[in-house]
Amino acid sequence: MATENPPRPPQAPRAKPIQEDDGGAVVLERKPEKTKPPQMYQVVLLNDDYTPMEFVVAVIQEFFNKDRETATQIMLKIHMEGKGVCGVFSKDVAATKVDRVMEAAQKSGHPLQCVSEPTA
Ligand code: TYC
Repeated sequence: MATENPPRPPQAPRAKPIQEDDGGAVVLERKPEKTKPPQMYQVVLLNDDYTPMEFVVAVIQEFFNKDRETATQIMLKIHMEGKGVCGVFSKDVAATKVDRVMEAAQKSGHPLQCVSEPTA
């Protein structure tokens, strides 16, 4: 009975051999590392029953640089659907936006909640 070799597991590609240049210097070749784009974060406002619509529109305009019409659309989406994305930022910028919005809400005595979450 013929014995067949079992299938071989896939092999890791071999490193390129060391090359010497004319001057005898050793040159190691390395594949360029692939850098992933940084994780981004969306800043989300949550609906509640007490924060005035006008305050939410003003917050979206001031902290997310939206015009009044866009800010109103975002506010209405939050009001209808429970939450809405106001912008997407690097981790630090998103955290600062959350802090600023929460600060403004507390100062005005509104229960508005703002959170950041990683984008997919
Ligand atoms: N639901 C609020 C109201 O009816 C309005 C509101 C919208 C509150 C968006 C929070 O993130 C919010 N006054």
